[in-house]
Amino acid sequence: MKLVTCGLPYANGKAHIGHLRTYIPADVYVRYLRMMGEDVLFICGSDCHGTPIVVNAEKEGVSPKELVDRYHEHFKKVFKELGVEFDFYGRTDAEYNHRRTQEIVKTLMEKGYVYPKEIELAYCPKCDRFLPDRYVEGICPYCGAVARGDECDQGCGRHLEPGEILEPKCKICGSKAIYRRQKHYFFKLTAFKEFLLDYLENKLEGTSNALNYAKEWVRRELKDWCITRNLEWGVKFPGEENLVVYVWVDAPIGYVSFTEEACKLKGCNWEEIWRNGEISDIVHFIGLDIVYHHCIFWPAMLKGAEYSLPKAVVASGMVKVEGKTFSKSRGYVVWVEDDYLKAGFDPDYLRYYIVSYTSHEKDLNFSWNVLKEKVNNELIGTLGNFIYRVLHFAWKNFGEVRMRVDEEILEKIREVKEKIEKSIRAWEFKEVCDAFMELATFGNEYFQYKKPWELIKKDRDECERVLANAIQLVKALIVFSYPVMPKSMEKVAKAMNFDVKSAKIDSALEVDEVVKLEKPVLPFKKIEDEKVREMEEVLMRRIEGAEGGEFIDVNDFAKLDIRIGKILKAERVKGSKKLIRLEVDVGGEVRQVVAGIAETYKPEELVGKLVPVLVNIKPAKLMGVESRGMILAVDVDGKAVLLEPERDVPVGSKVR
Ligand code: B3M
Ligand code: ZN
Repeated sequence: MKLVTCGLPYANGKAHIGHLRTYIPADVYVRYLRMMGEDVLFICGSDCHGTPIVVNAEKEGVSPKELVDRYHEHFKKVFKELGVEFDFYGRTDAEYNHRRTQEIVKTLMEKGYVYPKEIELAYCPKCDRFLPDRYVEGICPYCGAVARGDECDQGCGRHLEPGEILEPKCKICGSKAIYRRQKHYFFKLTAFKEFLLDYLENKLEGTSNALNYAKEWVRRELKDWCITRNLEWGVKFPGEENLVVYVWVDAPIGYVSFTEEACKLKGCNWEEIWRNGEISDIVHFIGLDIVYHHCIFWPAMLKGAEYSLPKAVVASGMVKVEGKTFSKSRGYVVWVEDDYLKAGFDPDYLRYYIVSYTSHEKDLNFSWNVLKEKVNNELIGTLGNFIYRVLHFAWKNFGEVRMRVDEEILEKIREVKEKIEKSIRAWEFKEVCDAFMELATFGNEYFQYKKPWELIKKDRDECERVLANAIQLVKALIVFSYPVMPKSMEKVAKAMNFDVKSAKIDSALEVDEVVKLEKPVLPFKKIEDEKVREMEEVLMRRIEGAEGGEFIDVNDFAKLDIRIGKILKAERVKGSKKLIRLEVDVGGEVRQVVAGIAETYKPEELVGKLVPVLVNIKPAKLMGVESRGMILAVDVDGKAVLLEPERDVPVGSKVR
């Protein structure tokens, strides 16, 4: 049996188009494999632990469990509506996953792959707590970007170990964090370097994006991996009441425990998959941002605990929305339920869009206008048009058709079938779509060339022969496109009394004696310009709302280093009506600051004044004079009025 898994969505927010880039192609893949006769188990589940969840629950004032329950149900519902059909959709906070995680961690300890070590950890003196992962923000030590505690999400993409992040700040209150020593547990990742190199170079299959990144990382540097965290919510680390395992330990172990549960329901044997020797027929579908975890941590853990290793990791490219990098905070997001399903769009359109837009490894741009074009031109204009025309004409004029099918037609279908099978095995889903669309084009041309509407008046028998060929092409199209658009194809298959649900890919080549027809329905509905505009507006409003900055969070504010400075010296900048050059004591340091206040103040009035200064603004040159700081003032019709503390305060005091 083959196992196909999808990266587990964090149960801490709603499903968006970015998620679907993993789940839809995986579902399509599984459906094709099953049609090709393979026995496949398809599993996924909610990732319920980790700081993303605890932080969000805290923000909302609910317990992590409440938050997780809500989004777990949400994801189940969305997947169902989209036709993503897992055999089992579990959750990592369930008892079965706690049990399997503890077993694997204990095994790794027994085998000497886990050891304790005292380390320096980010700690917030104000909140009086350690700051695991997303509780801390700072600077990536590798590339200098602003990063989260465990990941450089906006810069180089690296996984960061506790203690690595520079200039740590508490995400909750915004204060500067300090480093404090505490005992934690490490997984000896370094012991797996040789194994990983061999596994990645010679054994693991999958998309080249995943494999190349992973090889590069292993070659460059491996560090032992801290696998415990100071949290309450999570799987307890064996023997340590106050520590839980890092979420990236128990999340992938979900793949194992979900398989166990699925096998209980289906009567298969999970050990045949997970404990059957070296490489097992396991395919992980993931997003490009979690390659490190799936190609490095996960195989090393499995190897250490003597579990089987995955055969392939298939990583999708990232998603853009209307040409811009996907970003929830900036508003470039399409929420699956609110924006798509509730607006009445057919789930099959989105399935088709996602698999046909570009190759799986490349970035996918979602645009409402492109959706309209793909649906109206490709699905309706090419595929739907052919299917409907043929079935409608045959139903109206014949009712039933004797299936005398030409060898050339079957040959054409065979060719397309082989192309599809090959592309599926190479995870080239766009090629699959191209192949069946090309067959639809062929069908349209055939129908147009044979003109059955004229033929019927001259030679009814010949007309029926033409229709038999066309109907066989329709059947093949229904079969070939079923895994991508199951609901629509089921609907049209009824008109020719064909049960596509249980069809194999070879059914496309099976010729019935007669086909009885019923009145067909249109497989697809046109998307109107009006609707596109409406959806674009929803998006635009969201982007404006985000960028117009209705709210910034405390962390945005915490980035501003504002201090009270004392003006020691002031003089006009030569040649400027507005600018004054100041020397300001900002506490232990005198800075030269150029301020546009000459229209409201004379230099001599300024000396001795206390003013707020933004000290970490990028240095700039104004009229050739360097300015290292910015005086904050009130803007009255373009003229500056200074701000002063209400009573005397020490120079250098922070403004919050
Ligand atoms: N929950 C989601 C992500 O980082 C994370 C995946 C877990 S897969 C074992 O995309
Ligand atoms: Zn970085």
